[in-house]
Amino acid sequence: MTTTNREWILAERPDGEPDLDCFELRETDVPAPDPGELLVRTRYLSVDPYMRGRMRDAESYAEPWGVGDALRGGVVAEVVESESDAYDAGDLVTGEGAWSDYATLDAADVAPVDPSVADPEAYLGVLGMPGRTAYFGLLEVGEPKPGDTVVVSGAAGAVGSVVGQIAKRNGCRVIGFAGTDEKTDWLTDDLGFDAAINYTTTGDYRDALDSAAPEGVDVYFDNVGGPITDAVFTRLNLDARVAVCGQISHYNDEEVPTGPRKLPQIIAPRAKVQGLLVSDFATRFEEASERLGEWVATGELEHRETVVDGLENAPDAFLGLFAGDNIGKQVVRVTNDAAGE
Ligand code: NAP
Ligand code: FER
Repeated sequence: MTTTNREWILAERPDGEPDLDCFELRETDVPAPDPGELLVRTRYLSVDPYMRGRMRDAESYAEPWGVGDALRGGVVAEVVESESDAYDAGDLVTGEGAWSDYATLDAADVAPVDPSVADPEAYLGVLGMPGRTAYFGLLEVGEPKPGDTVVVSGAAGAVGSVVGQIAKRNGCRVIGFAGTDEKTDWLTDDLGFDAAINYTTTGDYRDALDSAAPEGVDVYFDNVGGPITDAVFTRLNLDARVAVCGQISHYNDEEVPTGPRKLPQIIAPRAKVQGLLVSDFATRFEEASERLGEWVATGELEHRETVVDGLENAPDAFLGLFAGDNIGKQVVRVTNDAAGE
């Protein structure tokens, strides 16, 4: 086995939109596992919108990365050396790793990957953090009822594509906003959405909603914020629920944009607007994994991953999230090979 490792570090904090100058790839030694740890070789790593928050020097739900720190995130990896009874060399696991070829992970903090359920990269998407976010965010915060109209923004992404499909399972009418025709076609033709709105080619989102959701909106699952959210707020029904999952359109803002606020729109419908963090549901992750795994294994829940090849391209894959380059979950394939090959 090679003794050289590569890892991405935060080279500088972005001001507004991040670029490649924020990242630096450095060579290090392959780390040695302590008792209870696993030395793993990364197969796939996850790039996620919340990592933009970690680049900022401000407390939030995710701890900020320090300049010079190794970048961390979800991985699917192969155990190369085990200092734990729980896993053997050759096992595939998923957990919080790094943007690196090799890492040591605490065996207690990883979960097994079963390639008979789905391809390993799905454990970073539908069977990972984004899938769990969709599951709990929609069911526990959105509280969809049969016959409800559910609108999802960021609908063709990792979270949104799962939200829409679970809403359909629950007997709802589902409308998605996404940024390309390829994405909106995927939503309606393959995932069963009742309608999808390409927000980059649609002039008036409120008119588009009147056609797609003539009975108004009962549940809004918001991944993006901005003008899409402004429009949906004008079409909320009595007792609507708004699950605020993400606001990616604002993640590169240095200041909160000012302007006419849309909160008056929630008074008459007595809408409930609630933020959510997937980690709040940690005690129920097993339930979500079981159900999502079942639906994926039976083909009832479709999923897609956009794969960028090579650790060296991880920053590009991350930046692509803000340009809408991904359909489904964006992952980076670090290697396809079994360790030792
Ligand atoms: P994703 O949707 O797979 O990827 C991001 C997508 O956002 C892009 O593909 C792009 O698609 C869209 N986008 C980017 N800039 C936009 C803009 N200015 N306006 C509208 N759409 C824009 O990412 P994800 O992992 O599934 O995450 C989705 C959201 O959920 C993010 O806001 C994330 O922070 C949030 N999230 C929250 C939690 C939680 O616990 N609260 C957990 C996971 C994720 P288009 O082509 O459609 O623009
Ligand atoms: C978590 C809570 C929230 C987490 C990720 C998020 C990786 C993501 C939030 C976002 O994307 O906005 O515990 O773990």
